[in-house]
Amino acid sequence: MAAPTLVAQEDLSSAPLTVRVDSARHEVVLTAGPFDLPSMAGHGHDPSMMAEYTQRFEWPVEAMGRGFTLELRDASGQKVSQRVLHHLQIANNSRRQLLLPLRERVMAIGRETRNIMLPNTIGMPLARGSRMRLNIMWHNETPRDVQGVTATLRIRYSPANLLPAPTTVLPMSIDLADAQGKTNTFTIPPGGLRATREFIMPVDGRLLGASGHMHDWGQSVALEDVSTGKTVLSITTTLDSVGRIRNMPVKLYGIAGRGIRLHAGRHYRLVATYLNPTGEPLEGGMAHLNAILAPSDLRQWPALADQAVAYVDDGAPAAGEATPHSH
Ligand SMILES: [Cu+2]
Repeated sequence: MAAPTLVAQEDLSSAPLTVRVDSARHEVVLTAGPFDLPSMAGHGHDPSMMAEYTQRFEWPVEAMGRGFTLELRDASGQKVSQRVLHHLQIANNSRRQLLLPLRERVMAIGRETRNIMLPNTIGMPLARGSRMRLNIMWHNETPRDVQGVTATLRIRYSPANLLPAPTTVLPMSIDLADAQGKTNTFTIPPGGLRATREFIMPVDGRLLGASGHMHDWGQSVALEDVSTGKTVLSITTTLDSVGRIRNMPVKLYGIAGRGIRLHAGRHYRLVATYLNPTGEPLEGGMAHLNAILAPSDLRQWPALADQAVAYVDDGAPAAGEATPHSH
């Protein structure tokens, strides 16, 4: 299905993955590793300096997923900074994305992502036997080599028969560049970038939460209603002096309120901004808005075989056509 988005220098996929169910704590526990991760400090975000790990597994329990905690430990049991991680993703081959005919991204964790836990009134249906794929891109940006790193991902769930039944949510990923058969990264010219991508919402639903994924110097992702020009939601990062993301806010809209209503057939626009004070083009930019959507009617969700694409343009410009953005 999707073309690989990054080509890593090294393949670490021979390391084992174990999957177990901790039914007392209502957690599916994935343990991957060990991995030896030499320091790549000073090599920026060059994908050729990354190491990739991919494993397939079957989802083991009938569940409503609520969130996760990720813990990295080295061979001596010491906690390891998430700065050795570029991203960790779980894709579900048994369901497609809302906007693209690609497999669902159940979760995506970047180095900037904090642990996420939804209240037990909300859950993502995960059927036992669903075909999952774990993908980790390692990129140790710390100055030290770390040996024997084990990643433990605990995915919390509510049992599928919990009463009252939780509100059903599915992930909705809006990507500035993702498309079949092309890379989902782009170049940020000196001075920065403001780029947009429009889509027509395929279903009615309420957004209950949202966060973003960007690379160094990523400033904001926002969603606008094209017909009214109004900003539906906006997420702004906190950057340090060398452009690393120190905080990527996670916003929840469905806890106190009823969420943000999105309408089927309506036109929306993703707007992403990057800074780039380096004086050089920055390769390998990414901008995703990752949300959880409570669809009004789950049966309207596009079926796995449905090839419809909801985007109406290609999004981020290819290198050279970018619109510089002043600040
Ligand atoms: Cu990325």
